[in-house]
Amino acid sequence: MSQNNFKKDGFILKKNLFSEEEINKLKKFINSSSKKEDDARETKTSSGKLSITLWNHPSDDLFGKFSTNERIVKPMEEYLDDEIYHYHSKIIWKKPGDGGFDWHQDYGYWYHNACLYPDMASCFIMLDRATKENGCLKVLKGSHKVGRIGHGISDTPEQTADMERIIELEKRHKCIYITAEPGDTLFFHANLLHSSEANKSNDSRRTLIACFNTKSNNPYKESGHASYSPLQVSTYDSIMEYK
Ligand SMILES: O=C(O)CCC(=O)C(=O)O
Repeated sequence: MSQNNFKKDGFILKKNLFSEEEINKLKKFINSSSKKEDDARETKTSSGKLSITLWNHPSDDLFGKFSTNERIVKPMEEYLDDEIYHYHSKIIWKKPGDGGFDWHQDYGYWYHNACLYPDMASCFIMLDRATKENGCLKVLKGSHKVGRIGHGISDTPEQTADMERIIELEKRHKCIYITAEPGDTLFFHANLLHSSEANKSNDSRRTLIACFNTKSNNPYKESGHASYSPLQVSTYDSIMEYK
């Protein structure tokens, strides 16, 4: 059933995939022992500045226990119908006043990384509550079916898809605001059109995004993100067991 929804809509929101306790543990880890925020790079979109930290291989720490967790890997392999591997992970820090992302498909730029097929997807793990006010993700339901549409040639998530087509697609595909609680996790297809608005609230809206490629879609040459290597899947309990 859920595989059908992923195929039909291009996304699935799984409520409480991670518990409050697990998310609080990750937030504590971020505040006390992780260097991830120091590694953030700043970028600009049409609605403002943003900071992003990105890494290609699953980190050998608490982040890795999330991004390679069986709760993510099993359904993702079912949706993409292949063995998957970790393509990269990123944190969007989205601080108060930060901008949003313009409409794009992730395969819009992953295409430039020598991946021949759009057999790729992301998992958007909410670390904070996501609301309209703080710039939650918006998706055009079912828009992954259009295939890849034109984007710029730079390999960044900030570039905008062809606006003439977005305007037409907005008339045909329902725009869904993914409002969610910490621990809720959105699985979405690499061709699903998505964007977000600026954070107009007083709190950060952080997300950990784990991105996956399929083994059979291994980049045909060295490219910006990871090539295939077998995924070391973390167990369900590995987050709470992590010391
Ligand atoms: O965090 C957001 O607001 C959107 C992130 C996004 O669209 C992306 O990383 O591709």
